[in-house]
Amino acid sequence: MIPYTHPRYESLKKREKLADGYRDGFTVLEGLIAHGRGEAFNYLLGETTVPPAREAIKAGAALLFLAEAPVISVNGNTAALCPEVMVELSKALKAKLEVNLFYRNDDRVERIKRKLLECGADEILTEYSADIPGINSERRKVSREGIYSGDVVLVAIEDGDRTEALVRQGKGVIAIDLNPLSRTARKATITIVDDVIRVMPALTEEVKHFSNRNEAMRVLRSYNRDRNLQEVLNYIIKFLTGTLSR
Ligand code: PTJ
Repeated sequence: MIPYTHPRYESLKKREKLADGYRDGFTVLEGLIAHGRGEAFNYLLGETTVPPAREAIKAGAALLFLAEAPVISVNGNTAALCPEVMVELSKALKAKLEVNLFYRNDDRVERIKRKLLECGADEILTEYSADIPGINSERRKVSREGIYSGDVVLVAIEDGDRTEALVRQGKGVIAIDLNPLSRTARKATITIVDDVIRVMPALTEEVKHFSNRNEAMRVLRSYNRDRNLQEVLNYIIKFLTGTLSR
């Protein structure tokens, strides 16, 4: 039991969710290591949503709002960390939810699907009858009704291969990744450098605010991925400069 008053309460709660996710059979051990890398970058960002991430969230919401067939890809880490809000976002957008795993096996897919259904999802795509060309991992297998035919895909805590392959297929990819230097971050159409736990509720709120296409297109036009990533790096440098004198 972690006391509310613990100075690192939020961070410890996230670890607890992932450890529970592992015990419940959603999350893989490798996912716990990936979380550790994310924690390090989160620390360097001051464990907050920095202004360029806020701008990227708006741009991501705009692209999702404009999409004709948006898809939210769920893996073992996101199923443990924020299943409820992924379902909420899918409902706000009428987006498909697809379980897509790097370390795929039927048991994990089934458990994650059940979790999302318990959180109120109506349908979860788990039939993998199509392949995304150019990927060698299990992630190449996707649902024909979901990622294969979708025009915009939201991915979080993702390896770079699939992001690149999806972009090559002409899809818009919105990636949530705390590492601004990762291949995913540098290849996605829109990259949100922030913790998925903070991003998902903010993204859902932003999506709900859009009411017309012109406004969404204006937000998209003003977003530039590389400039945004550089601004995030500038925040990290600023955070580090003078840290010891704070
Ligand atoms: O559940 P599976 O089988 O699909 O496997 C998922 C993992 C996470 C094991 C797989 O996608 C993986 O190995 O990912 P990588 O290549 O380690 O990349 C994960 C990226 O996500 C890293 O750049 C981390 O910094 C970042 N990350 C980790 N935790 C978070 C995060 N980004 C946002 N929010 C987080 N909470």
